[in-house]
Formats: sequence, C-alpha cells, structure tokens
Amino acid sequence: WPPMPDILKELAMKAADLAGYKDFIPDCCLLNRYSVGTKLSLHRDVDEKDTTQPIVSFSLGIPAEFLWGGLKRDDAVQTFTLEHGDVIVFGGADRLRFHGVSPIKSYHHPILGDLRINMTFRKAA
Ligand code: MD6
Ligand code: FE
Repeated sequence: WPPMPDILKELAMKAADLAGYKDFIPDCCLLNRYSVGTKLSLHRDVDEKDTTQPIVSFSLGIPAEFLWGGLKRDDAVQTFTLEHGDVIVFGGADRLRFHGVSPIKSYHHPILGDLRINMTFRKAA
C-alpha cells in the first residue's frame, strides 16, 4: 500500500490529541467510497491489535446518517448526520460500540458531486 500522506496523518493525530489521545500515531488509513444507495452494516472494529487506541474518522462529500449503537448488537441505536469535514474520534469506552451507515441519500456536493468518502485512521499493528 502507498504511504499515508503526512498532512492527513498529522490532521488525524491532531484530532486525537484534541480528544485526549495524545499518543495516537496511526499506521494505516481505510478509505471507503460511498455512492448513493450504499450502506455499511452495523459492525465493530476489532481487528486492530490495541483497541485502547482510538480510530479517527473523516467524512467528505455528501452527508450520511451515522448509526451509533451500543456494546451489544441488539442495543438501541442513535443516529446523527456526518457532513463534509466532520471528524469523529472513536475511543475509550466507546471504541467497541456497534456502528454503521444508513443507505446514502441522493445529494449533490459542490466538490465531490454525488460521492461520499470516509477515511478512518487506525493503529492496526
Ligand atoms: C463511515 N465509519 O463513516 C464508516 N469505524 O463511513 C466507520 O465504520 C468507523 O467512522 C470506526 C470508527 C469510526 C468510524
Ligand atoms: Fe467502523
């Protein structure tokens, strides 16, 4: 895989620092590309070795409804909108919550058109 651009890595570290995770140094970035109608089912991110490290998520382009559940799959789910430029730091007691993205609604974003991009920065190793 190509290296992470330094500017993105530094932004992710700055966001983590502001949220109280000052030692976060990501070693990978997962980029998901959503077209209208696509979704991400409820899941937990458990493949990283050290889940005391947060995940930093950047959303770009058209908005998405983020599903924020609990520690068990059947727990109630809250929803909120992620818009262009929104950043989530997912850590601490919330790091292992179930979460997902509802089917993306049709929308036109001035820069990305009909696309949403989400980038999650992680310490995987
Ligand atoms: C998304 N994000 O917003 C999907 N995972 O498209 C995630 O699955 C996610 O935003 C872990 C931590 C933050 C996230
Ligand atoms: Fe996730």
